[in-house]
Amino acid sequence: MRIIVPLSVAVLLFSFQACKTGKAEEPSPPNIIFIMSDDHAYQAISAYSDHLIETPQIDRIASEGMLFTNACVTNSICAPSRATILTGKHCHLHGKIDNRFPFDTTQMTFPQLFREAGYQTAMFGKLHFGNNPKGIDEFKILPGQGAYHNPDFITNEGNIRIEGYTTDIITDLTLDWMKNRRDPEKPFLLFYLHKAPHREWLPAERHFREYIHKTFPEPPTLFDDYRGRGAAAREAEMNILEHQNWAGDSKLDPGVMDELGIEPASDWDKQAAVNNLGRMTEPQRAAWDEVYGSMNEEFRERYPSMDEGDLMRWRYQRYMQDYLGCIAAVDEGVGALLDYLDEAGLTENTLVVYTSDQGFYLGEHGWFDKRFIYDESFKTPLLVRWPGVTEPGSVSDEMVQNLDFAQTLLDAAGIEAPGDMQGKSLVPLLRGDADTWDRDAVYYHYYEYPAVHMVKRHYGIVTREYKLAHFYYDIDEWELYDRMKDPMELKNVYNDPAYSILVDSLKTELAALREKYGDSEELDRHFIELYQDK
Ligand code: SGN
Ligand code: CA
Repeated sequence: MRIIVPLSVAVLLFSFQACKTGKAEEPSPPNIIFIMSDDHAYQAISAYSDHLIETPQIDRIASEGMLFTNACVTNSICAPSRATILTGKHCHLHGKIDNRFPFDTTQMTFPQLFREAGYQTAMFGKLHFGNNPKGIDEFKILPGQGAYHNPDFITNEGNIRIEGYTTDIITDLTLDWMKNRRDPEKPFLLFYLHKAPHREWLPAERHFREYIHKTFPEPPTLFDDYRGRGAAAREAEMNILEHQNWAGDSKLDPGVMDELGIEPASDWDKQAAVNNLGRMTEPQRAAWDEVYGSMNEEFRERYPSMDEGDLMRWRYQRYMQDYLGCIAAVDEGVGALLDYLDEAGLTENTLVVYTSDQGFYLGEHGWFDKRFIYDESFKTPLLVRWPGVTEPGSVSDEMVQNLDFAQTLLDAAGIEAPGDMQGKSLVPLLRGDADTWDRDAVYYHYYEYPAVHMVKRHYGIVTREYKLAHFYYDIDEWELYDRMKDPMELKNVYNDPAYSILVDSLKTELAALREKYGDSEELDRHFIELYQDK
């Protein structure tokens, strides 16, 4: 049975004990700030690698805390990841197996437990989870994917529209709550959730003016031909050259596309641009047109002499300029929040997490988007600062998952986690005690197929050394990667006789993990049937 001692009572008990014994008062429970961006690849955080962008503010969380180099998700897609974070359960249990399926609203989410325990709770930005959050005193969340300009928000008191740039607005709402509306007597749990850098990557004016002139290094696999892997990699529709929208993503003017005879990449290609630009105010639009108009002019001149390789390179640069430009505003926002914690004297007793709902391809394998069990989408950034507990500048390479976040935060706050949560508290790791950490494999399951980007359904097991995945539904293919010998995951060695004993033992381990977490072939079939009913 779960016993929850409300914080007010706990604090009273502590004070009472302190009076009786004459001992110093116990420290008050930590405040928690959970910062999450949407689709922020670890490759685009300089604490991991500075080859693309400097993110000095986000990096502060790691230099003053811990950087996790092997954090991963259970299912690399938005709403499922968020539901896993909130419930501490794998997707087949909370029901949000993909962006379309409904969340089982009877599930307990960890903010509810914080509120029951006496914390005040607030949430600003992108939740994208299909339901309003439970256990949150005050929220202003974007409907669905939300907009980059002049966004609408769902709030506890009805819907509102705020003029400006989404990332900056989410930061302002967060700071406003911190400064003016929270009760300083109570500990808080705050969610600061960015829409950026989600597709279609529209940076703020101050950043697009700068980033559109930058050139970024190309990944070695930009021209991957997917040989050596299975049908799933070959048939996915996430190639920058073939599948990005010319108008929506690369920001070509639909008129220029027509003039040059460029076919739309999808039926929403031009409409995406019309929708995004259509939300702008006149001054926002004028600034945009000035800069992106010149880019279109230059492209018009160059296009007749460009071959496929040139076009891929050009599109990769366009993608990075906008994607990384979006991150620049996120980094500034994080800096403003950390500065406020310093000013207000809150840094010492506040645990800060920075993460993303999953990883993302930044041209590796020629791709954008996510979904696959392969590293760039499977791994996610995780940086945690907890002054007085976590050694500044420490690094953990343990295999941790978004499945662990709920139990970690509950543990940090001294609130008991429900017994049916499936993760593990990271608090021992944060305290510098890795000896008690005994996980050597994690479980992954992706479902959203057939759907946009056409990544086939698959589940698998990942250990430090190997990754074994089973792709199913309209195929039945296994893939095995030797992570030490082949870190870029270019060669499926499943059928290599040298690995046959290993395949058997990994399959046994995978079956045991499926059983441990309550997943099964029966459930796989159940979710396929439910999907077909839709
Ligand atoms: C939109 C995007 C896709 C993206 C999904 C899911 N297309 O459909 O590229 O994979 O969202 O993203 S867009 O042209 O509308 O941007 S998720 O982050 O919500 O899972
Ligand atoms: Ca996402």
